[in-house]
Parts: sequence; structure tokens; C-alpha cells
Amino acid sequence: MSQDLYIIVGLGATGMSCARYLSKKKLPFAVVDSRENPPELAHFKEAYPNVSIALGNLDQPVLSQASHLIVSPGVSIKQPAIVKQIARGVTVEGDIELFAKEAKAPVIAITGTNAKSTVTTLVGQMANASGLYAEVGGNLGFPALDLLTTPAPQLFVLELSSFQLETTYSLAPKVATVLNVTPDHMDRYDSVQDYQATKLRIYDKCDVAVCNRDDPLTDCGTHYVTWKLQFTLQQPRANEFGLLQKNNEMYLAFEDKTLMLVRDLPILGRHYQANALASLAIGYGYGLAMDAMLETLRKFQGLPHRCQLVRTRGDVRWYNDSKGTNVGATQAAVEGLGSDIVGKIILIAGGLGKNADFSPLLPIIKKYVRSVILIGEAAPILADTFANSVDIHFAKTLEDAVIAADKIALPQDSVLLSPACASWDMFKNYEHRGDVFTEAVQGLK
Ligand code: UMA
Repeated sequence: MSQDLYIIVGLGATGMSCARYLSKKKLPFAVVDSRENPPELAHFKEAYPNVSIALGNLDQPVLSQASHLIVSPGVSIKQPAIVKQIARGVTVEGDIELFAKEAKAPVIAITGTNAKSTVTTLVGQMANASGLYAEVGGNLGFPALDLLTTPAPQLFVLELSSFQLETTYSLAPKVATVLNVTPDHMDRYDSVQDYQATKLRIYDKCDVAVCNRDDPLTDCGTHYVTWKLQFTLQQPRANEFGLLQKNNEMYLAFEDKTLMLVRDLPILGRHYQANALASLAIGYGYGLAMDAMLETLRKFQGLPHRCQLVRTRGDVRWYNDSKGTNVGATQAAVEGLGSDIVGKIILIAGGLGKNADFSPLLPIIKKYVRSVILIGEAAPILADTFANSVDIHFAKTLEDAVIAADKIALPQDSVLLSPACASWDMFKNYEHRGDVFTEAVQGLK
């Protein structure tokens, strides 16, 4: 085995960031990708014309010369080509492991099935509002290795996926959280327990753990931590952020101290209140200034494609939750919105189902949804699941679904695109799906 040949597995955003990092460190590397034409191929060839690239499948001869495999999050290390190298004693790491070994500032690490991008963004803004120079990235879209700037920031706030945590061993976050765990990526994991165990790795070497009291699957359990904080949508107890009712008003609170009125949050919904409380707990665990955190919450308008209000037309509100790519996300969106509006929801759902079980959606569909309009590959499965429980329609395109929703909606209703599915059967990605929806809604006369 060569002592020093790194192989980057996967030439997407992560692979490119690994190439930049290894090249800066003057470490020799090559690239493999199972695809014939990976997304960053042209950029890579231009930047590194002399580096060898093997495409078309992962089991390439060059792997036998590797000392380290740097595996992209979209590639499972259970793939036979990788398993073969692990058996040979090759070190298998991901970009977050490289980052962890290099980072010179404390890290706040955030995972969870849903809401991790929103909470990561909020915590980053809270840190900056507290006067810290914080860099924010990871699964959020900006690869972690690209955050290693000079001069180093004072803090890194990272969104981490279960895929990234699979290949991370030395990360020792100052604060770590698992926001929630609901089934997702069941095409990659053997069971929900397997998926949950991967997420809980975030607590492995953390100092302060922030857990969700309302979701036992997020508990840090027997992990050694110096301080455990929790957030909850119930009344908070010691070391907890939660909701407190006082004089007929609902407040965000820490233990028995009220912090701010829930109605001062610019974004509606119980699930957003949970995000706000989680962000406060994380920031508090790190030692951010409470005033600055509350000010951030008062101003934050949310991220695009996450339960984003795109239009109020007559008496009907239209929401884009294209980021709702799994059952848990759609559950949170329907419940969050449904419990806050007077009318009912017209739900547009469907896409690529990822072997999901959609039945957990049934109780909230019955409670809050007037009609569902189904699109994409999973439409027949969703229709079977919802049969006899709700009014069901089918649409060939998302534009047709918008037109159908417009006909069905009654005054005070909300139309919600929250597909509970991935987008790749009909769109480039969830952003593209959200943009198509927004354009169709804006185009309604
Ligand atoms: N792929 C192959 N063959 C390969 C390599 C990749 O088929 O040899 C496929 C993967 O199966 C996947 C796609 O290519 O479908 C992209 O994989 P990648 O690992 O190259 O992805 P990157 O472009 O590096 O983007 C990744 C994250 N994507 C995934 O984990 C799938 C991005 O998160 C993240 O923003 C980026 O790194 C920077 O850190 C996106 C995502 O969908 C938003 N994440 C999942 C989620 O949030 O649920 C985990």
C-alpha cells in the first residue's frame, strides 16, 4: 500500500472541496466516481489537469494503491468497493473528518432529520449578532472544508447529515444537537435504529448536548457530556427551553423565566417554535448573548423552500415547503400550519418515495387537510395510503396541481406544497421544484 495516496470518492460539491484541501496541503490524490459524468468534472479537469480520474464505477484499479479514501456523503461506505478497501486496512474518512482534524476554532454541530438548515442558519446569525465571527456551512450547501479560511473564524456552525457522520470520528463539538429523528433515507439504512445510531454519533465527543425532550430518539443517553440542555414544546423544567403560558399569552421561556412572546416570532407554526427554542438552547449552551439571540429571532424570516409564504391571494395563502422531502418534514409542516390557521390545508404531495412508509401522515391529514393533490412516482402509493380518508386528486405536473388547488381552496384555506418525497423524478432538486411551484402560484390570475 502506498503511504500517501488519497482517493476522493465522488466528484460533487464535497469531492471538489476535498480536492482544494488536499491540493493546498500538497498531498497526492486521485478521484473515482461511479458516474460517467459527475457534476464537477469540467471544473475539476480545469483546476487539476494532471490528476487522474477514474469514472463509471467505484471498483477501480487505482483503489488498490490508496492509503486513504475520502468518501463523499452520497456514497455509502457499505458499497462493496469500499468494504474491500476497509478490509485491506485503508483509512476511510469523509470531509468532516478532514475538517475536524484541521479546524482551529470551536464547532457547534447540528443534525436531525428536519429543520437542521433553519437551526444552523439561526445559530450562525445569533453568533454573529453576539459579536463573534462565525462561519456557517456543511450539509447546508457550503462544504465544511471551504470554511477553513485564514484568519480562522472564532466559531464554526455546521449542519451535518447522517451520511457525513458515518465517516466522522474525531469531531469534538463544543455543542452538539440531534433536533429530531423520523424515518428518512431508508434506502441507505437497514432500520430507523441504524439511522438514529448514526445521528447520535454527533454526541460522541461533545461537551454540551442539546436534546429534544419531545423526541426520545434524540436523547444523548449514555454519552459522556458535561452539560445536557433540552428544548420542548411543553412547559420547561430545569435546564430546559420551552413554552410557558402567562396572563393568557404564550412565551418562549428558559426554566421559569419568560424570554419573548411567541407572537413576536415572524414565522408561524409549532415546528418553527421548536426551531427557535432549539436555537436558543444551542446558543445558550455555547454562551451567546441572550439579547442578541432574541433579536435574531425577532428578525429571522426563514429560509426559502421551508414553509415559505409565497403569496396571499384573496383569502387563500400559498406555502412552498419543497424542502419537505420526507414524511417527518411534511408531518411537521401540516401540523404546524394546520394548528395555526382557521381554514383547512390543500396539500400537494408526491415525488420520489425513497421506500418510505407514508401512513404516519394519515392522522394529521384527516385532522387538517381538505384535499390532497398527488404528483410524481409515489402518487399511487400515497393514494393507497390515504384512500377513504381524504379527497384525492392527481396531477401530471406541478403546474397542473397548482391550478387544481386554486379551484378547490375555500376562503381561509392554505395551499401547501410539502411533498414528503424527493424531487428527482420530475425536477433537478428540491429548489427547482420550489421555484416551479412559486412561479406557477405567482402566475395565477
Ligand atoms: N453519487 C454517485 N456516485 C458517486 C458519488 C455520488 O452516484 O460516485 C451520487 C450520490 O448517490 C448522490 C449524488 O451523487 O445522489 C450527490 O452525492 P455527493 O456525495 O457527490 O454530494 P455533494 O454534491 O458532495 O453534496 C453533499 C450533500 N449531498 C448529499 O449528501 C447527497 C449536500 O447535501 C451538501 O450540501 C454538500 O455535500 C456540501 O456539504 C444535500 C443533501 O441532499 C443538500 N443532503 C441530504 C439531506 O439533507 O437529506 C443528506
